[in-house]
Amino acid sequence: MKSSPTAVVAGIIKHDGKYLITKRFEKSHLGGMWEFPGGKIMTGESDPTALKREFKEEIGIDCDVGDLVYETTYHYPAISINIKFYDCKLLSGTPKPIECAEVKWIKRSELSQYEFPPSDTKLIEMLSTA
Ligand code: DGT
Repeated sequence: MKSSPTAVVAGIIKHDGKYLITKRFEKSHLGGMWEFPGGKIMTGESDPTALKREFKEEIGIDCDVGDLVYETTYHYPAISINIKFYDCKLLSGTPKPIECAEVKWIKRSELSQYEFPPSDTKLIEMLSTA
């Protein structure tokens, strides 16, 4: 029997008209790609709890977690994921690359210039034309 995909959550944090994106460590899965901050949900966590934990651990910020914007299941050769992207609001802190290679605030028009994982392609299209 096939195991179910790994549950992942990620946050779309828009502040002063810009989106917060983070770069994955070169050595990790999808290394060097840009993504929306987040990660795997740990056993027993709700989506918002997991997201808030990841924001704190990875980039040192506190956020409110709002609506689900986009969800997809994607099969990478190394892992199958079910990823949910939530609208989030920055509450406090300045994003720092604690558990990622880089953080950046970018304009909507710049989204297409960064390499995101293929599971994010549709979302990038949605945000770029929203
Ligand atoms: P760990 O505990 O070292 O496995 O790391 P976590 O829990 O920080 O999780 P991570 O980031 O390795 O897992 C997220 C998976 O989802 C990874 O295979 C990359 C994939 N992914 C695809 N698009 C995105 C995205 O926009 N954001 C995030 N955070 N992950 C994405």
